[in-house]
Amino acid sequence: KAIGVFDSGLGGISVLRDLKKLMPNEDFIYFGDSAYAPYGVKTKEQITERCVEIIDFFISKGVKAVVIACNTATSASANYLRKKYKDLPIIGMEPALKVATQGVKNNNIVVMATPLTLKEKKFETLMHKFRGNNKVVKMPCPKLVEIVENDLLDDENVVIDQLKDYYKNVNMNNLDSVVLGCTHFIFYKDYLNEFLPEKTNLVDGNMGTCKHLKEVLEQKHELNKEDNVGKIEIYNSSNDQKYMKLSNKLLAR
Ligand code: DGN
Repeated sequence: KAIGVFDSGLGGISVLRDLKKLMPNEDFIYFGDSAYAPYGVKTKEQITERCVEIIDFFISKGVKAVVIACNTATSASANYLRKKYKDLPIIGMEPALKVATQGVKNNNIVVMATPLTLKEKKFETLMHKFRGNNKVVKMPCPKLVEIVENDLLDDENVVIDQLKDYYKNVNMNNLDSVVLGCTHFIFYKDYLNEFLPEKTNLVDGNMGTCKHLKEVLEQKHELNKEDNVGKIEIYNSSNDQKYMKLSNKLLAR
């Protein structure tokens, strides 16, 4: 049985890459919902409707678990989906504020995510739980999603100009940590390591999600045997072939 992984578009490929690294013997089905992207500016109800359609598709393929490889969809719909699909393990994402605030006080932390993730209750709860005495700045970055979806990630000028614009009001000298709270943003790690001051701690929730899924499957004795050569199947809701090409390009990145 395979593991279903989905995102509003192609950001979840960054999670798929890590899942494959951690569990090379598993089979994965990736669904990019590019025809309906971006989710970051949609309503909760619209996002939930898309998630239900995608999970029903995964169920028709007989998956043993689903990864919501999207912070936005997790914030908007995970609770509802876990109630609706009780027997199916559904693993989501969350901005790694817990990691960023562990053992520190009075730190300056920037959380980069979609507008919806940052305004959902889930994020408020996360802030309440982990912020402590740290200063957290919310930075909605919808343009960084568009750059990935439009295959502009290799255009250094476009990327750097956009980052400069988002960071124009941030005091770089005081910056301690940056949380990548959107799966699309993982693809910017190299750029951000260059762009941010060297001491900045860059954190994300990808591996946390992957490890959590592995534990769940281990507990259920549902991990594949070592002789299984893991396969990846990619689907997209858009008919435009460019998304398939771009999916493979990002997977190989
Ligand atoms: N990749 C999604 C996330 O992690 O939030 C966001 C994509 C979007 O729809 N804006």
